[in-house]
Amino acid sequence: MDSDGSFVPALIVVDMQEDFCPPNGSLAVQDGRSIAPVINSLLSQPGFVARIATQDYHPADHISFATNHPAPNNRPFESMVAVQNPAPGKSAETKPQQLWPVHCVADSPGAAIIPEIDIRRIDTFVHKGRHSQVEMYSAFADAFGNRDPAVTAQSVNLAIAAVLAAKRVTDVFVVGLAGDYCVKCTAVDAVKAGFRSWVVEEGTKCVVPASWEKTKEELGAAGVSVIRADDAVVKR
Ligand code: VGL
Ligand code: ZN
Repeated sequence: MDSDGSFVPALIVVDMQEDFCPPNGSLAVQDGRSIAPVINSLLSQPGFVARIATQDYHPADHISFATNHPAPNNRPFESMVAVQNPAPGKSAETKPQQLWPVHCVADSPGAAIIPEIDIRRIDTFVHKGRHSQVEMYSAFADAFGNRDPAVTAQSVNLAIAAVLAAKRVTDVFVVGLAGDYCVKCTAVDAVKAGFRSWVVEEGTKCVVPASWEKTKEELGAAGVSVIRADDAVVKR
């Protein structure tokens, strides 16, 4: 409840895309496809005033692709230090960058939302990570904390926080892939943007499955509540 007692929930379905799902995804999260029924059940709940789906949507020259860096510092799943320049008029900075296999290239089959997700219920699609020179795990801001859609290049014309604010959202429920990256960063940034933030435990899977316990601690420390699907029934 808000200070004025209001509870206006939105659902954010993060990156339920082919490249994050077995069997063929280039960055497949173990059992990633298996959470679709939980997500569809949440999508069918009448209480949400917004149902947003995010898609990782990278250009082919994205900084996170291991193949875009010279050897020897170009091994997928390892970190390197990259010079990054997120915004016009800003000077470049060095920043650690975790490298990934090529994934979710804009308009490629791997960037598509998996057919198991009932996208007819989605009202807003947010494409993130479109700037080649900066990572963007969170749907709210890039790795430099930049929220300007002109830089983060979201497909919708409004920043996600503005979409939520326009609908007077107070509470954001986050599910999808991956729990230890884009779900975590999106849920944490929702708190920073002024929303109550909830992650539904059965609605996410991690790149590193064993990291979920640590991720839950990080979410809790950031003010995000991790709940079970049975407790995420939203009635208005
Ligand atoms: C993600 C790694 C790289 C995610 C996106 O959606 O969690 N993970 N890009
Ligand atoms: Zn990515």
